Amino acid sequence: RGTTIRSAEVLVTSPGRNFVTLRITTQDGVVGLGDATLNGRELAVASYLQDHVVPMLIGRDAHRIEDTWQMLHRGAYWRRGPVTMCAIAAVDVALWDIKARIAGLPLYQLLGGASREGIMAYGHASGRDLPELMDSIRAQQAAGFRSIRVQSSVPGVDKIYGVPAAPSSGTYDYEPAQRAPLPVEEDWDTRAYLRHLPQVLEAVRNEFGPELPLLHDAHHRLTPNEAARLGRAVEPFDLFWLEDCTPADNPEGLRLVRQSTTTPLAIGEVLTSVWDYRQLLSEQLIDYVRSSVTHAGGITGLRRIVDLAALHQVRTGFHGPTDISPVGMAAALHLDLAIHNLGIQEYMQHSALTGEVFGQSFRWSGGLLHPGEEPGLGVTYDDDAAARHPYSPAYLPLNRLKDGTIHDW
Ligand code: GCO
Ligand code: MG
Repeated sequence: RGTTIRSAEVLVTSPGRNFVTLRITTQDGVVGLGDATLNGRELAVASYLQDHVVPMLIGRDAHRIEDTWQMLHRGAYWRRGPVTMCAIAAVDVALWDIKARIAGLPLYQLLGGASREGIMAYGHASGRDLPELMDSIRAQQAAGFRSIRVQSSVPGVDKIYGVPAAPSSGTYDYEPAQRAPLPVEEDWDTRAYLRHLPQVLEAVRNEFGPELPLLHDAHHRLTPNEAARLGRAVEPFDLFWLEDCTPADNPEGLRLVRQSTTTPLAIGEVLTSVWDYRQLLSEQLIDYVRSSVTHAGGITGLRRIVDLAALHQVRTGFHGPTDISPVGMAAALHLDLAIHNLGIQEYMQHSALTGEVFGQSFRWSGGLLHPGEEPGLGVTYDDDAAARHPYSPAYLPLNRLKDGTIHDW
């Protein structure tokens, strides 16, 4: 049959940063792309796909998306986890791309059609001090963003994640991984952070007025009680959300945060399955789910989370840093446009170098994103450009307290 899978190729390239892509081709020559990028663990997913998944795909009907998802999820015996779910996601998205291309429709049409005109996106601002932060926010506004995440240096902490060592360029605020054979070490001081951050948010709110939606990411560094204190302290500054205030490994911990503050909570960029969200959603412990198509089992896997969230009046804010490839971002935008309970989409804008490999057809105007009207995802892959940028190791930093103890993040 024409829709039988003829080949599945695992493509690794590094135009500015490392990306893993799965390209599936049918007997008829229809091509689908899936994103398999797991920041700092890229080659583990490439091997999982190449060595264990690709052989199972050849000869299957590309139309059987749900059956393929279940085969890779239930059939593997070893369930969940970021490497597995990222590999499943790549297959799932590539098959949705193929199905939509065969139908001659943009993917969002197959997911129920558009629920809105465009997708509200937030950008990233950061600064080593207040003047630099204010400039960075203005640069993000000039780049079109109508909602902004605010990160700041903390006096007494030397190197802090998400705040570049030099002023940011405006559109490309920070790179979540650094090229080096081993992770770079950064430091952390919770008490200094808790003293400093409320002053920063107060200054930003005073400068930009009540309308501008502001977000902040605590990167899992607080205990539930510290998170509760922070949520309370920043209530007057009306955050759109406080992200990853405490690790969700211990979902009961969120009960204390929830009882202590009405600051909206976003959680989940490291969660990969609807099972990870069961308690967080059924007890309404969070307001926004942060997973991505790329890390949570594709369109099929993430849609299960989105639908469970909707039952509990929880909305979405999918993870969208530069370590989600343009393929993964496109998949997110098609899903964002179709679902009812969209909250916001993170959008960190890929570099021009990344654009040499990945051709994109999304639109970005008036602070809103739209996936465009090309059939499928609307993303292309240039093999020649990819070959010019071979993989080289890059890692997220790790995080130590002053006495050398490894800290959560
Ligand atoms: C965010 C993040 C990122 C992640 C990174 C992990 O965008 O909210 O927290 O900076 O740390 O994408 O790979
Ligand atoms: Mg985050």
